Amino acid sequence: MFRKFGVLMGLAILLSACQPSPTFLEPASSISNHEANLYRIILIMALVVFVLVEGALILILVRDRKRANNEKLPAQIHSNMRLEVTWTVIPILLVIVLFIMTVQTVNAVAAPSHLKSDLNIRVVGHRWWWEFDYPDLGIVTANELHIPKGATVQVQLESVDVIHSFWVPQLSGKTDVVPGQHNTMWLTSDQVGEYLGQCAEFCGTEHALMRFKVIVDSQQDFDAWVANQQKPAYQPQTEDEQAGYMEVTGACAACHSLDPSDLNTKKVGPNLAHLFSRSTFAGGTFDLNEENLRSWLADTQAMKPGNDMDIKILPKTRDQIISYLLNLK
Ligand code: HEC
Ligand SMILES: [Cu+2]
Repeated sequence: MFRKFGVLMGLAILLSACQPSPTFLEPASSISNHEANLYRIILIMALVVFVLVEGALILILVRDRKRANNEKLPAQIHSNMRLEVTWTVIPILLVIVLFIMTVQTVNAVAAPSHLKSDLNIRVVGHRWWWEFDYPDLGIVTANELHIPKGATVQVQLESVDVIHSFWVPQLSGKTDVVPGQHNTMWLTSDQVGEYLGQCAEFCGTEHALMRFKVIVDSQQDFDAWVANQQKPAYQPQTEDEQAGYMEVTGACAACHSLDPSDLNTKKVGPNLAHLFSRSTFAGGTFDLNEENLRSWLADTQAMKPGNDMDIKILPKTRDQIISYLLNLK
């Protein structure tokens, strides 16, 4: 039984090493910094208490153990006022310190209502991908959230189906995304870079493949990204592209929009207007390239079993669709 458990644990540790897992102990924002600091201080306090208490325990067990049958008992002590006061007062002080520090951290992490927002974003959880709306900029995208470095970003969280949870360990704590409710949180980062995110509330078969990225851009890169997202989708040039375009705005339009400003859409699939401005697709699961896109359109259910795009496309149509989609930069 224990052997099996050990093997399982070993496997879990081994497998978890295969994926680069983001951790809040490598903070890239003032919010995560607060969290990481609190964690480290609690850890150090707990370690000191652990070593002292266990050390005393081991010392006494060894020193006062029964050595021989005829040995007389060690001195039997009843009540020691000074000791008892000491080991009552010290934990009380520790708990008070931890309480104050926790309240300070909670305040620093919670959306500060007095803080001026530089950018408003609406995050919509879908099974099993993330929609990112920029209502003030009139753009919609999916799975890759761009924010400018140093900006205070107010995030409104909504869900169209079940409860999800928005979590970017290096930037912020988790906040639940609950249908019928508008939860809020905020993001900020002074470090340009890409930070992995993950849905942190079990939401069905593909919960594990509901990932995303937060991309912190320099202001210049962010402005360029916005300008590109605001452009309408590519217009078909060749005959093949035209045929593909007819499909994408026809059969696929039941679930996908090709209008990058299509906010508040009720479509179940991601906006495709600037598909190839993203580096991953299907909930940050696969690299976005022609080969993977081809496999996706050939058999979505083999790639991400249970996802809501359950359709069959003829090979010829597929080629035409791909010739068009490749231009959606
Ligand atoms: C029944 C609804 C539905 C139809 C019809 C549909 N899709 Fe999808 N599609 C989805 C859903 C849902 C996803 C997201 C799957 C996930 O990540 O779990 C998706 C994802 C995609 C993606 C990946 C986008 C990204 O950024 O993650 C592409 C590309 C795509 N679909 C292309 C198409 C094309 C082309 C057609 C028409 C031939 C089509 N889809 C028809 C529902 C649909
Ligand atoms: Cu989810």
